[in-house]
Amino acid sequence: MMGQAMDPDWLAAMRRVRRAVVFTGAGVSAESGIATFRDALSGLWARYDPASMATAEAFAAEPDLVWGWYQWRLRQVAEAQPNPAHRAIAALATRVEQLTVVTQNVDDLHERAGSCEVIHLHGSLSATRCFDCARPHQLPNDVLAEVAEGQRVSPPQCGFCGGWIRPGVVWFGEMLPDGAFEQALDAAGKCDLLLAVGTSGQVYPAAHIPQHALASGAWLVHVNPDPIAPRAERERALQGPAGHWLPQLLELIGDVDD
Ligand code: BJW
Ligand code: ZN
Repeated sequence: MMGQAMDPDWLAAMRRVRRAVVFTGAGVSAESGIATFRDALSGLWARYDPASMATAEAFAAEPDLVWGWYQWRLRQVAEAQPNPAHRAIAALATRVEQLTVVTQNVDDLHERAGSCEVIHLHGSLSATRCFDCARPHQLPNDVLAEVAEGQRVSPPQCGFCGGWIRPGVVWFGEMLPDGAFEQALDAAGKCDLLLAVGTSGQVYPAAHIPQHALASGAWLVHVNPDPIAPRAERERALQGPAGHWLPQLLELIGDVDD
C-alpha cells in the first residue's frame, strides 16, 4: 500500500497514533515552487549565500540588499499555492486526537492549506517590525509589485523612531519567538508520532525537537528525497517528496477501528 516495504510493527503503530506532531522544513514547500533554504540561489541572487544574508549584521550593513531579497521571496510565497503535502497535513487533524504542526518555514502555506495554530519557530516573512524599536509595521498592499529578482529595495522606515523595517523572521544568533520552542518541545514530548518533513535538521534549537520526541518514546518518521539512515528502533525514513508520501500517510495514520 505504501509502495515501500514497511514492517508490520510500524504499520500497526501508525494506525494507533493518537497524538501527532508534524515538524516541517523548507522541503514541504518545495513542490509549491519555493526554493529550500540550502538550495543555491537562482538568477540574479546566485552570487549571494542565504546563510550570510539571514543575519541582523547583514541587514544592518546592507539593508536594501537584504530587504530586496525578503520582498522577492514574499512575492514568491504570495504567488505560490499549498501543495498536496500541506493539504494532507491539514487533513491529518481529523484523523488523530491531537495534531501539532511545528514549522521552521517563514511562509504561510500550512495556514492557507487549512492548518490552525501552526507554531512558527523561525517567525514569518510578513510579520514585519522595526529593526530598532521592534514595533509592528503593516506593509502597504502594493509593495510586492515593485520587487524583481536581484533588486535592491530600501526598507520602509518606522513611523515612531525612523528605524528600518525588517522581516519578521528569526535570523542566526536571534532568539526564537517567545514560548514557541517550549510549546513545540512540550508537544514533541507527549506525542506518539513525530513526522519530520523536508528538513535538513541542521539548525538549532529546532533540530532538537525530533530527537526529543524519539527520546520520549515516540516514533520518528522522516520524509525526505535525500536518504536518511534511521538510527533508533522507532525511527524510519520514507525517501521521496513530501507530496508523494504525506497523502499516503494520511490514509494510514489513525486508521484503527475502535
Ligand atoms: C524535500 C523536498 C520535497 C527538498 N519533499 N523534502 C547548537 C550547535 C551549533 C550551532 C547552534 C546551536 N544552537 C544554536 C546555534 C546557532 C544557530 C544554528 O543552528 N546554526 C547552525 C547553522 C549550526 N542557531 C541560531 O542562531 C538560532 N537561535 C538561537 O540559537 O538563539 C539562541 C542564541 C541567541 C544568541 C546567541 C546564542 C544563542 C536561530 C536560528 C534561526 C534560523 N533561521 C533561518 C532563516 C530564517 C529566515 C529566512 O528564511 O531567511 O531559518 S536559517 C534557515 O534554516 C531557515 C530554516 O527555517 C532553517 C532550517 O532549514 P530547513 O527548513 O531544514 O531547510 P533546508 O534548505 O536546510 O533543507 C531542506 C530539506 O528539504 C532538505 O533536506 C531537502 O532534501 C528536502 N527536500 N525537496 C520533502 N519535495
Ligand atoms: Zn521603530
